[in-house]
This record gives sequence, C-alpha cells and structure tokens, in this order.
Amino acid sequence: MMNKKHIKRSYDPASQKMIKKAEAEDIKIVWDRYDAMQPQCGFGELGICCKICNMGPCRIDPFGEGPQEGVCGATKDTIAARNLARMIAAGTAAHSDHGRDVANTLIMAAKGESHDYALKSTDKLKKVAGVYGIDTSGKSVEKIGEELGEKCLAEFGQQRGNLRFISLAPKKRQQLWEKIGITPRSIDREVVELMHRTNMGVDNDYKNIIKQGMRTSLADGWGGSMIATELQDILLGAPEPVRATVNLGVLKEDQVNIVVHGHEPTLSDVVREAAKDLELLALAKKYGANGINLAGMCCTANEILMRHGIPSAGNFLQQELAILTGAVELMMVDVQCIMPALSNIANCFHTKLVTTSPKCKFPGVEHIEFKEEKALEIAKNIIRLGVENYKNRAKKKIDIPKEVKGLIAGFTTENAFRFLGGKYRSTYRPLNDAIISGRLRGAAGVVGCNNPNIRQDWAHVSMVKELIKNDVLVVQTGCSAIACAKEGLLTPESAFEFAGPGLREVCEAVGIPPVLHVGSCVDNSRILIILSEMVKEGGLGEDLSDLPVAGAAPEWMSEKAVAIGFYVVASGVFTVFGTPHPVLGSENLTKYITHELGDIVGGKFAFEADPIKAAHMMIRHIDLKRKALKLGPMMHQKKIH
Ligand code: SF4
Ligand code: MSK
Repeated sequence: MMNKKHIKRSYDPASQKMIKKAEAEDIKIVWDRYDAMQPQCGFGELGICCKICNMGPCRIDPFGEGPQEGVCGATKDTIAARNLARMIAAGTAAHSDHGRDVANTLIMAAKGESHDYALKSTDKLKKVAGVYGIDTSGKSVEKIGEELGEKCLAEFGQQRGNLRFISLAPKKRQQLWEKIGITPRSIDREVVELMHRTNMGVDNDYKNIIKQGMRTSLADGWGGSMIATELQDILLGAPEPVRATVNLGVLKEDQVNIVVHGHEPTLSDVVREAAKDLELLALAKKYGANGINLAGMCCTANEILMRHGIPSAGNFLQQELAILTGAVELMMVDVQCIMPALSNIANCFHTKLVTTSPKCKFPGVEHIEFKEEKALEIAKNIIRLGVENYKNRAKKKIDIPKEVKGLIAGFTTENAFRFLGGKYRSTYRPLNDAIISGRLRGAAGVVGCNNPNIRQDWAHVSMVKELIKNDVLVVQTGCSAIACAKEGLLTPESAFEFAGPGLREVCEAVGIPPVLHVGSCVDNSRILIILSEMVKEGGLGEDLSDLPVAGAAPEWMSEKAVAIGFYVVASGVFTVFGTPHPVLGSENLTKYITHELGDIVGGKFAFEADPIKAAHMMIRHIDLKRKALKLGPMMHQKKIH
C-alpha cells in the first residue's frame, strides 16, 4: 500500500515533498515527534494538572473517582483558570517584550546612536505622537521620535494611569472596560499581577483570574503589540501593498540562500540591506553562486514581506522543511516560534544556524549577537558566513520543491481603505456601505499558527475559502496568511474563483484580494484599529461588539495565540479556536469563556476543529449582528441560516 503519511500531514504540496524526503532519509521532524508523543497527557490537555508549588504536582481525576482537589485544596476550576491565565501572561510577555525592544531601537535611532536606522514614516510618527499627546510643533522628527519612544517605553513599567492606545477604541468599549475593571494600566504590571494572582494561595476564583487574564491580554493587543506595530512602521517604514512570492520554491538552486526566521524585524530589515552589498555579492560569485537570495520564515518573513516584498519560504511547520531542501546556507533566527529541533536538522545538512538574540540561544549553535549600534556590520558578518558556506553544499542533497505562489501583502489600517475610499477620499465609508447594503456580509480575521495536531494549512485554507464564498472579507496575519498565500488566495484574481458575488464586486471595483494580509502576529493590533475605525465611520453600531465580524485561529499552537484570542474576545469579538484551550477539565471555566463572557464583554470563544463548521459558526454570528443592526438582506446571496 502506498504510504500517504505526507498527504495526511500537510495540505501543501511543497511541504508534502519535503516530509517524504525526511522519511526517505530517516530524519525525524515535527510530525514524527508528535506521533512519538502519543497519547499526549490527558490531564494537561484538560488543564487539570498543577505544579506551581512543591506540595504538588497535583492532578484532578476527570472521571470524578480520584482526587477532586489539589494538596492545597485548589479545585479543577482554579487549576484550569490559573493554567490558562499563565498562558495569557506568557503570550503577552512575548509580544510586549518585542514592543519594548522596538521602542528602544526607535529611541537609539532618534538620538543618532544607531546609524543604520532612520525614522522612515513621518506621517505615522506624527499620528502616533498625537495619540500620546506629544506637542509636535517646532520639533524635529528626531525629537518627536525620541519623546514618543520614551513615552512608549515608560508604559511598560507605568504605575499610574492607563495605556494611551486604548483611546483609539470606541468610547463605549472604553467605558465597558472601565466598568468591569479591565482597562490595562501598564504592560509589565498586568503580566506581573497575573503571575502573582496565579501563584499558590492567591486568587482562587476562576472568574476573577480570567478577569485579570483579559486585562493582561488587553495590555498586549492595545499595548505591547500595538507599540511594536506602530513603532516598527515609524522606524522601518509603513507597509504599502506589494507583490511577492511564497513557499519553498522561493529558494534558489544557483544562489546563496539565507533564511531569516522568528519575529523581530529590526535585524532582518538590515540583513536585507546587507544582502545587496557589492563586496558580498562578489564573494558569492567567487564561490560560484549567482547571487544572494534572502527569504523569510514565520513572522520575521511577514515583516520583511509587508515592507519590502521579500519572499516567504513558508510558515511555522516549514522551518525544518526549508533546511531539508539542502539549499539553505544559513538560517538566522531571532525570537519566538523557533523549534529547538532546528540545530539537529541543520546538522544533517550543511546549513549554518545562527542565533542573534541574547534571549534565544541554542547549545552548540553559533551566536552572533545583534546590537543596534552595529546592525549593518553584524548583518554583513552573518551574510558572509552564509556565502562562505555555499561551497559546502552537497549538490546531490539539493531538492527544492517547485511550488511558488504570488501574493499581495502590505495592507494596513491606513492604506487598506484608501483603496476602498479612492485616492481623494480615504475613508472607511465604502467598506461600511458595502456591509450595510448587503454586498459584503461582514469581515473576519483568520490568524495564528500551524500545529501538527491538524493537517498543515488545511484548516486555514478551508475556513477562508468558505468565508469568502459567503461574501465575508477576510483579513489575515501570521502563519495563517502564509497558508492562504500558498493557496493563491491573496491575489485579486482569486476573487473570481473563490469569492461570493458581492465580495467579488468589491474586489473587482478596487483591485484588492478577497483576503488581505495585514502582517505578523503583533500586527493583529492593526485589526483592532481597523474595527475601531469602522465603528467611528458610523452605521454599524457604537461598539466593536456591534460589528458583523468574527475571529478565528484554526491551527493555533502558541501561548501568544491565547493572548491574542483573549484580547480579541475582551474587545467584543466572537472568536473560534480549532482545538480547545486546555480548559475542558473544568465545566465551569469552559462555560464561562464560551458562553458567559458574551454577556460581560460582548465577545466569547467557541472551539471547533472542523473548519467549515467553524466558518459557519462565524457566518451565523455575523448574520446575528446584521440582524441586530437591522441591516437588510444580502444583495446576492440567499439566507443560509
Ligand atoms: Fe498542588 Fe495546590 Fe501546589 Fe498546585 S498549588 S501543585 S494544586 S498543592
Ligand atoms: S509565527 S505565533 S507560529 S502564527 Fe507569528 Fe506563526 Fe503562530 Fe508563531
């Protein structure tokens, strides 16, 4: 019988080829490790094991026959809520620490301490300075940048007041957060308080724990992540729509291939400059290569894709597969979503793995530390290592899948609706009107990771196709955007094949794809601002929870996805996760986050692994919101629910 393992593991043909190659060469990759881990711990899956103090570890018997409380007396509700809350804290910490580093780099660039960066988007600088109440009159761009960077940095450890970016949310939402007591006061403080409350013997009320969880997640979405996005736009340039390519086929057989992987774009943006260095290009030629080919992986890919059209070699589950092509001279990693297994895989090939952040090192792997003061010099050194490694390629091990797809990336809050609004009237009015008139049903954000517990990319692609078929405009970030780009959904042409008639009309009229790529994981903050602008434009209610919109993370794996899910829900948006959060061991907590939260914050979670069913849960929700807004029937589609 033919072995179909590669087809079961991934929907993407390029990945399937590399999975087959790994099998043939007996190289263990993520799916093999996943299989070896089966059955996974049922207590962990249900969220009812605890090891936060040394009287434990404790676990609750899900069948009700064994212990129903930990040694300290903690119930399954407390244990599951604490575990979930700590995922939110970790996810928020990751995004926000990224934001803190960007604020630092902005200050250094503004003060002239880092000559390889400049403040590239003065429009964005002035806009964000306005949000932070900075008087810009008579001040140089550098002075404004320095003041803004300092103000953002101060918000991480701020002890009084609230985060400034929450002022961008609709008034009604701000009032609701205030009333419930979840307005984020600072970034680090919310994470610290959540870690404190979930320490042994502190907060035992699962609802109260989740309340602080929501506040912490809001400090991510409307704080750390938003700071990362907005300051990166100022520092590295605000994205504009750009054509690019995606999938493993972007690697080149006759060139030095450098892959940048992780999340923070400060170094990779400069690596892009260094790859054009004439001396390095000459060196590459000397070794017989026809150039230096830079490609991205995961969200570092999305950052340089959005700003410069640098090709993406793939999403989360393709990081090992890129090395398996045998054509990657060097993989440079920064932080987040970098599998520890990479060093072993790299050892099977000539690929040099280089870590660059003091926060992310691997035993035995070369570390070249990134320093903003010497960014270009460091970037050139890294590229040189890659170029010099070209001669070590084993030609017979090279096997680059041919699959490449075109896409358009680079949509932002500012530019997406300049398209819809036209050159002279950049406004969200046409988008709102298209929804009000029933040409568009609504909008959905489909985001998040890959996970070997679900066929790679399949859930993203199936869900997004179902949504656009039903006239739902989709915005995407992270690995989900890369998954759909590989399917060709991020092109204007895809509207003809896949979009419903109303969405197709809109795409045709303005030349946009039915699926808009708005960036990396921290750029989910762009979606929050887009939704707030829609409310401000009028006609679709007064709060984010009134909008006919929904969110989803069909293949999630990271703690960051949990933090994102919570800030989206706490902002009032119904959100479907593919596999459940680890909460099912507590019926009370499960009910709380999947039902009761809806009455408290207007948003709630659902868990549904079938992407088509999940899409229809989202569509049903959108239709209910349309009904509540008293919008008319869909222009071209029959009622489907
Ligand atoms: Fe066990 Fe309680 Fe300690 Fe957790 S906090 S490990 S439930 S004793
Ligand atoms: S990279 S967080 S696997 S989306 Fe942002 Fe992808 Fe998830 Fe990492």
